[in-house]
Amino acid sequence: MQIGVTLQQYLLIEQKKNSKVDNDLIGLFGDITVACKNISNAVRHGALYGVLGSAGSENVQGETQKKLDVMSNDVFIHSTERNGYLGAMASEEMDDIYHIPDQFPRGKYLLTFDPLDGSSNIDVNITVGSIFSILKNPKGTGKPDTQDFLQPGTQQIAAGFCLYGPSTMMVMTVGNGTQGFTLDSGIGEFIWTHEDIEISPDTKEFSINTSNQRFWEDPVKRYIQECKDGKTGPRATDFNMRWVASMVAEVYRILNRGGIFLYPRDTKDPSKAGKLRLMYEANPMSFIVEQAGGGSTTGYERIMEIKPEALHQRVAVILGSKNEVDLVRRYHQ
Ligand code: AHM
Ligand code: MG
Repeated sequence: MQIGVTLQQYLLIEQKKNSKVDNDLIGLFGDITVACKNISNAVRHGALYGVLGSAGSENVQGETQKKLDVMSNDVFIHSTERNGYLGAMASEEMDDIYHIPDQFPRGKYLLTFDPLDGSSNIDVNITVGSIFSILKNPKGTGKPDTQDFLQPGTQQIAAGFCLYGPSTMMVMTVGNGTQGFTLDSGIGEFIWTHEDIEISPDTKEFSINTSNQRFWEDPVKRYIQECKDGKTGPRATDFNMRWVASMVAEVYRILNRGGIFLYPRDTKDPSKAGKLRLMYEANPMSFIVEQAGGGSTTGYERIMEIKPEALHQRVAVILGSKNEVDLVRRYHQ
């Protein structure tokens, strides 16, 4: 039997060479994994735990919340609020930032998260996940406000996502490569199974919701059309297409076998710059993808360099294999 390296042990190894990895960050990761293990357990039991279906409420973005959206949000809060690592948190499912209650110590980190990404897939038993991003509170352990969260993605201390698929996996980065851990439910630990993941720079696989095609901008229309034209088109090669409608699943696939994922700007709702949210979807995923050697852009600018203006700001997302992302970026110029 081989004894694996746990996520906590990986962080202790990393701490010796990476000054950003302090004991509070390691503690915070411990709390986040508690949240993810609980959500994983609920997702796996589905109807048996009565967690499927709608919660009958809407979030700040006007989206109908699933029971598991609401439950996962509560699990994240209760798993991470008490140990003095966080100053406040923000989530897709909460209108405003959540302050650490007075009975708990306040820490120096800020957490943003999407507690259950891809939640339209819950009831049909398709992979979903949780996404998170860790920032430093510019006020130290002082009481943060919303402004303190509005930092560009380049300021992230760490980011990760947990995938509730055929196996439960945590993929994360502390700015020194992208690492993958598989949950061994027998011992309740995430074990380091995927070391320094690298995204191949080239790909023949794209991911986009083509039902929105008529709303896309010309550079994206051109890129996708050329992929679809295949061998007889300007790319002179056949492409494959995948769309799971769970960003976590698409990004994990891209980390493993390359690919490009696009949820571009469209004119469906001119008031929105895209569908995905900058602070707890696009930024953490961009950090993970860039640390694995991939690219991430809106088409016009590097996602991680955007200075956020609002907590729930939306953004166009084009990420994955570097050479394809660069090509789409060139089409935008
Ligand atoms: P969610 O956070 O409400 O689940 O929305 C984000 C998800 C992404 O995971 C996925 O890429 C996208 O929405 C799918 O959107 P669509 O249903 O338009 O295909
Ligand atoms: Mg989401």
